[in-house]
Amino acid sequence: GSDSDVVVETKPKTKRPPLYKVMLLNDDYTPMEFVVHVLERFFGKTHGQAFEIMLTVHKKGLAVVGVYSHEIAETKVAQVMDFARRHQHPLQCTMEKE
Ligand code: NFA
Repeated sequence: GSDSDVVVETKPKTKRPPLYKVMLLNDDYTPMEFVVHVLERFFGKTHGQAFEIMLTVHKKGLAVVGVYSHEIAETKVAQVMDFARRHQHPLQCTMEKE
């Protein structure tokens, strides 16, 4: 009967893919110039932006250096970790869901 009919409204949901923050972590050994170079080379920062972000990581312990899709974030992390390893620096790069 009409007095027991229930209308459940549905929202048309357009699902955006999750974004991931890519972060650099401070350490005591990686040279500042190397970190600046990484930020220019892999994150498209100008020298000035790169220097500023490097100092933030140095002083605060970490900083978000970019926000990307899962695949791009994974690639950035792998590129930085490989580049640091090849130069024998302990620099760490990680990603985290926003
Ligand atoms: N703390 C490092 C130093 O004093 C510099 C650094 C900055 C390392 C940012 C890692 C990330 N040489």
